[in-house]
Amino acid sequence: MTRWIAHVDMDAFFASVEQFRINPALVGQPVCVGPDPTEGPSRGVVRTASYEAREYGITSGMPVSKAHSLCPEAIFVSGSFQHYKDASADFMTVLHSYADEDSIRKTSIDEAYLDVSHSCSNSTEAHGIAQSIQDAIKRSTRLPCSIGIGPNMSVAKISTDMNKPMGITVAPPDPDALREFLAPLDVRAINGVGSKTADKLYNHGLHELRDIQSLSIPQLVPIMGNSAKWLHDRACGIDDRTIRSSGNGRSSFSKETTFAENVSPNDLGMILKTLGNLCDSLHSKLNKTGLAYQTVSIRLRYSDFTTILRSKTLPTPTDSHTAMEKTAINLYEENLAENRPIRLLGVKLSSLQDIESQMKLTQFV
Ligand code: TTP
Ligand code: MG
Repeated sequence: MTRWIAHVDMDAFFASVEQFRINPALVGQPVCVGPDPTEGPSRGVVRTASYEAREYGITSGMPVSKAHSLCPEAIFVSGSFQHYKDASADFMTVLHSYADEDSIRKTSIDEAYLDVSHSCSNSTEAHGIAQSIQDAIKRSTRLPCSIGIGPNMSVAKISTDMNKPMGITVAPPDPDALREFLAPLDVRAINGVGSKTADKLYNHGLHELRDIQSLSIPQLVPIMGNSAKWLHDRACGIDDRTIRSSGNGRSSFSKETTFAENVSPNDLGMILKTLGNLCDSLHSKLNKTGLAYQTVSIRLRYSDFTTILRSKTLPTPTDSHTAMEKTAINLYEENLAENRPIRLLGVKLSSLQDIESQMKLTQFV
């Protein structure tokens, strides 16, 4: 039986809350959530930007000083987490009117999957349900969102990203049509292919999902190792994860690399590349279980065998690859960039959980 999985992702979430729920004067304006660079030198970054600000090339993670130079009229707001938390809860309340507890999985503060198979038997109906959910979210929370629907979680998320903001995209359920639908997309469309993996694939002449589809899994192994099947499946629109995940009893995932030769602390390129590769590998493991993490740790062993572990717990569980990589890099830069050669680097994800139940316990502290 065809499954119909919807993925809902709020558009420019923090910025939209500022515009539509806190200060309507900001509607239609280029809004950046982050410290105001005109109030003194700041090393802060843009957490997100309204779509008006994105037209100037402003993106999440960009230094606020750069955002200001791209768009001097951009309005910076420092952010109001309690409001984002409230908006997230309101958005989830709407989703619960479309699917029961066991058919919803929240994967970050502004994203969730719903299994809507029970109320859907073809693409037209899928579009209708998506429209209804989008309208209900707008009515109830005042916020815009985009929705993708596909036969599984991976395709649903890819579909959401194809048409933002306020988009609705329904992927064809037929396997051949689905492969064609995915074929022209860049390899980065797959959740879990970060910039490091993408660069590796590009270096092998693999740019679009059609390039991955046309290879066999054994042909991909020299490039992707253990993740070859995972990548091939995703490129072909295959993903057997269910909306509900038992967690498989795991409490953490970790991966580490011992360098063949100690790495100089000045070789930042090598260190960042290694952290990126470790994150790519952990993210694909995580993706297979369908779990989210809340704590990222990095372990570092210097040439004298001193070993240090530093951790950061995020405000909310997430399965984001970007957040994982950024947190690992920040942990390194803030704590561990010492002037000693490095022998080993490792990344660990813990506080693995079923997001929905965790949200109820902690909400965002
Ligand atoms: P996203 O869903 O990745 O981004 P978004 O909702 O702002 O924009 P889009 O329309 O592309 O979905 O992230 C949700 C919120 O999480 C975002 O509004 C702000 C926060 N966030 C950070 O704080 N830091 C980050 O690096 C990212 C990517 C997001
Ligand atoms: Mg979003």
